[in-house]
Amino acid sequence: MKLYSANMAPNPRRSRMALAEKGISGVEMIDIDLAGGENLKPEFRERNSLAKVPVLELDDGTCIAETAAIYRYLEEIQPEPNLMGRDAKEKALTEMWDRRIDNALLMPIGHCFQHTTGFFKDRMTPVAAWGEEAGKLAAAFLPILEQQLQKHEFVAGDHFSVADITALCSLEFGKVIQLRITEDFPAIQRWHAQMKARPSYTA
Ligand SMILES: N[C@@H](CCC(=O)N[C@@H](CS)C(=O)NCC(=O)O)C(=O)O
Repeated sequence: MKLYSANMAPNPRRSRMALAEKGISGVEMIDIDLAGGENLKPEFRERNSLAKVPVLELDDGTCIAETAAIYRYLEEIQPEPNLMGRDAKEKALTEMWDRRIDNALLMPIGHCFQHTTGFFKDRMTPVAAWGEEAGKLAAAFLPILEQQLQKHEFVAGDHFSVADITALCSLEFGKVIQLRITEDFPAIQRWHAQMKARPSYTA
C-alpha cells in the first residue's frame, strides 16, 4: 500500500496515526507538496478527483480518499486493536464523535486558516469575515469536548478510538489559528497528555 500524505496537514496525520495504532507497517509514504499545488496536478487527480490528501492506494491500484473511509478500510483488514467500537452502541458513538469533531472542529479550523491567511489563494477566494466566523465556531466546540472528557477517559467513551485521533490532529492543527488548550479545559489537557504519551503521537 501507499499513503499520499503531507507532513504538516491534519487529515493525512489521522491516517498515519491509525496505521501506527494498528501496527500496520510497510506502507510507502509519498509526501505531496500542497503549498506547491502538487495535489492539483492531473496525475494526483487521477487518484483523488477532489485533489486532497490523504489517499490510500492499495496494491491493486484502488485509491481510497476521505479519512473516515481509510479508517474503515484499516479496521476491516486489521480488526485488532479495535479503533471503531466493538458493538452497535460503541460503533455508533465512535462515529458520532468522529463526525462531530471533523465537522465542528477540524473543518472550521481549516476554514479559519485558509480564509484569514490566504494560504490557498491560488485555488480559492479567501473571505476573511467567514474565516473569522469559522474560528469562533471552532472555539465554541472546546467546551463541548471538555464536558465529554470530564465524563469519559476518551472522546467516544471508555475506549481509545479514531475519534481521539481526529480530535488530537484537529486540536494540534488549531495552533495555526491560535486555538489553545488553556487551563479553562482541564479535562482536555489531561486527555492531551495521555495522547502525547502514545507511540502513534509522532506518526
Ligand atoms: N474530507 C477529507 C478532507 C481532506 C483535506 O481537506 N485535505 C487537505 C489537507 S488536511 C488537503 O489536501 N488540502 C489541499 C487543498 O485543499 O488544496 C478527508 O477526510 O480526508
